Amino acid sequence: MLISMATFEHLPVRVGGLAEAVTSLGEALSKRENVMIFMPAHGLLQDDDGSFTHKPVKYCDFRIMVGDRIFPVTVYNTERKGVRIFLFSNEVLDHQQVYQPRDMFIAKMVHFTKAVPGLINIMLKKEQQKPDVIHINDWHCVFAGGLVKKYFKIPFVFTIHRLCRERISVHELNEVNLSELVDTRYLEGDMFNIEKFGGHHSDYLTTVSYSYLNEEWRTFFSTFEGKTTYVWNGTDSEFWNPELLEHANLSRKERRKLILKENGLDDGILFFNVGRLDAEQKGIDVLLKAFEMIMTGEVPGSDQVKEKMRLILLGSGDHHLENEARRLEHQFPENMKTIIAYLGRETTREYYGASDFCLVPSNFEPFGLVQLEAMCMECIPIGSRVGGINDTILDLHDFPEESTGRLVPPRNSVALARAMVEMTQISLLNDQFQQLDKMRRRGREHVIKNFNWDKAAERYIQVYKNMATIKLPFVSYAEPY
Ligand code: NHF
Repeated sequence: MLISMATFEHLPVRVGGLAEAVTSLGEALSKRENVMIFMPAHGLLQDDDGSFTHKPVKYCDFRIMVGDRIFPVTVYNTERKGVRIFLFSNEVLDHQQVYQPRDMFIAKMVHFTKAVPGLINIMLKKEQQKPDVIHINDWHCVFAGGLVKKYFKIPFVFTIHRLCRERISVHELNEVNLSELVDTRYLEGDMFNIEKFGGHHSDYLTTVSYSYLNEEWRTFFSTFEGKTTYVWNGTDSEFWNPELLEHANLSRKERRKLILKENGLDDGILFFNVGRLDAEQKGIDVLLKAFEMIMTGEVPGSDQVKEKMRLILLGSGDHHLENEARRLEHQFPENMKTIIAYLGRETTREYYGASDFCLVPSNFEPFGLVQLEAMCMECIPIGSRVGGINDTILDLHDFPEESTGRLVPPRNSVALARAMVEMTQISLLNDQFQQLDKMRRRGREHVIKNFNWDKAAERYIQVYKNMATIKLPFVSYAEPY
């Protein structure tokens, strides 16, 4: 089976979890089937960091028409870990920032929409083959999926990694001569709902967790009942492995002491948060409030444990939140450290491997990779009861014997603060410490067993195959210009 996946992110281009998900899924699928990735070049051709097996080589060029202008497109081909990668390049598709500024991003989406069928058309001639399925990841690639299905009768799977409710005006679509996509079913006033278009046109609609599917059932997914399902992401437990830590030979407590010292803090119970500092999705404001409430003694039991609590925040993003984190660090210099940076996967692994708990206070989270990475690294997650966090963490109070972490209601600083106090109390009692050690080990086992990419790939193949068995006549796409 020849599987094609269209995406705006694939390593080394990474903005968020989408890159990790698509890259890992592609690799896992390629162990069983042939996989090709379609992605805008995003400046990668100028900035090759050596992550491909060989330098991208020109595969073909053709022209596309956008409005009244004709643009050349060159497609380069390379490989990464057994996956063929096609990078689409021209003055728009080469723009380095993936999603910004908005005008450029929309232009990129339009060029990509037109270029993907162009490539398939040439592939048919050069290789006498076309993909059996096109797997569209998030709304940016939906129109490409629509055209590929329309002109090549290739079934399309649409995976929503996060609902964005993105709209585009009918006028904008007309201007770039994509009015053939407009259909009154997706019109909201004179705006066109892109995800609804994807939902209607796809043969299968998937999202990345059972809880997210349910949370958004009434607002979106129920419209597509009958062809909607979920496929959990996985995580790379070979990379997220405590044996690979720099001080793997030391105990967790000793590693913690070292990392706290590096950050100018004395030993204590370490809470860690990593990722984008963002209030809308990641709930960092909730976390900062919870920490402040503990430190100012507003939460029952906090006075007894607060001196022992340490918080390290690693990430960057919203400037207001960065300032708020700095303010708290200033106010509680013995308890908190803020690292406004992205330190790379290896260094992040060291933090997971030294922290007692990892905080994942998202307001919503379609899947969420952090809690899985934490569990893989035997760091206990304390997360919101939403989306993929809810699906992957087994809560201490719900499942005392099988638990792998703590779940708290979202958008609730008091509940989070209470859970942090509770877990600190447990950590400070020696006999309870063993209970936590068991939880750490169970967490890693739970992820390896249930959330691995091979499992995800197997399920996606089922999804693809259901469709791929549908025999559709081939209709040729217009000749390249
Ligand atoms: O893990 C990859 C990621 C998810 O929850 C995450 C999100 C975007 O918001 O599927 O996509």
